[in-house]
Amino acid sequence: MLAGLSSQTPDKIMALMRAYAADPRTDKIDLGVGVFRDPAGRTPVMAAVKTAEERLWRNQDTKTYVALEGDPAYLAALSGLVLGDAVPADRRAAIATPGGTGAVRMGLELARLANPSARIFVPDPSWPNHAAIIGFLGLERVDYRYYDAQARGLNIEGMLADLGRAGPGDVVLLHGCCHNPTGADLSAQDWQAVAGLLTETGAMAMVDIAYQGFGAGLEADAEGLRILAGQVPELLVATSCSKNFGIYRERAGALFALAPDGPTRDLAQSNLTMLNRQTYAFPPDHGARVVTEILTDPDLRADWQAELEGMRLHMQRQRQGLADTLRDLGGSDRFAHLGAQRGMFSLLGATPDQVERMRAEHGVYMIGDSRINVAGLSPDLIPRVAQAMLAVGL
Ligand code: PLP
Ligand code: TYF
Repeated sequence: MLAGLSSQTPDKIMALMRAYAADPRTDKIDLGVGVFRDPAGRTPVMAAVKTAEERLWRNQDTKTYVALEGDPAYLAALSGLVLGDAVPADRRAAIATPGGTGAVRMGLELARLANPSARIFVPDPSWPNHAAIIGFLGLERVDYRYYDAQARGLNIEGMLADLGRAGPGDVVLLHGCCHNPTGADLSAQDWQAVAGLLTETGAMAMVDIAYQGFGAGLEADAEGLRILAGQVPELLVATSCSKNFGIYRERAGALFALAPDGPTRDLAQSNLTMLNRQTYAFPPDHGARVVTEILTDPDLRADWQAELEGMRLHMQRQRQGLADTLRDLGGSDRFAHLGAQRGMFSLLGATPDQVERMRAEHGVYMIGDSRINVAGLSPDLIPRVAQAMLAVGL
């Protein structure tokens, strides 16, 4: 029976991680997978997470099941972090999910239940797992213009024109902040325009926010989705604690469904709870409990926020450092976008052949579309990366 399976395309980002690990060169540079790295190249456990885990170890006296939708305290705390007071609590349905990927999957499952012929509008480009999950669920994907490779920035006119074709029963997928892979985000004004358009067309947005706190700050990064939440009748929000709490492997995330009224909220909640039950029954709890402990203890929360802010500023400095070095070495400002963009990722604008040469000849690893993870940079590495870029003709 198993021989009847067809073979699957591997995850490109994971394949690159393996290639990097297998490369014997000691001076190789990893700008691939999106995990934070400190200046020493490590992905440390955040201090507040260690403290929360210590408290849990000491105080937790049972590991019995919690609830199909996840721990209500976790969902309340996380919903406050992400949504603020943009929408009254009685319009929010929520489930805890295994990471942000689980949240994206459940959001799309919910959309499919509501309308099996929903079209999902996806930015071009986007995180590859978006298209993969949409395809796996048998939903129709429509790519919308997002990034202007020539201008190295957002193509807001093209985006709005394409999104104008989405209607009731369709879903518009948006990155909440720190767009993966381009680093090009919407301004508050752009979010207003999108909110106006969605109100006009009746399409529902689904905001995937996996990097809150990595862009312009915890509150600023949530501004766009809160603008939407305050204006549109319905909204899905898929959130992840992997990056901003550094608990990648613990799989903590959540899906929020904002409904226009109480009865629709209850309907959405019962469907979300059912989806959790059908898929894995109870979502993972350890990471969620760590997050709750941090968010609900003012001292621990302040400690976490300070460390997160340090990570954000570190990434920002690496971006600016690379942009400045390229300007000094290359004599032009064509890489200024690297300093101006936000979050972990930017596109260098290299061809696949140039990406391959940077790997083969210079030991610099990045995704094939020339996406770099700026957290993989450090002041020591920046000159080498810049020289490699110029050496392959960028
Ligand atoms: N959405 C985007 C755009 C991402 O880049 C990621 C990856 O980090 C996720 C969602 C979800 O990540 P995780 O499932 O590890 O929480
Ligand atoms: O884009 C990234 O690098 C992160 C991590 O299947 C990731 O989002 C990569 C691949 C994957 C899941 C997460």
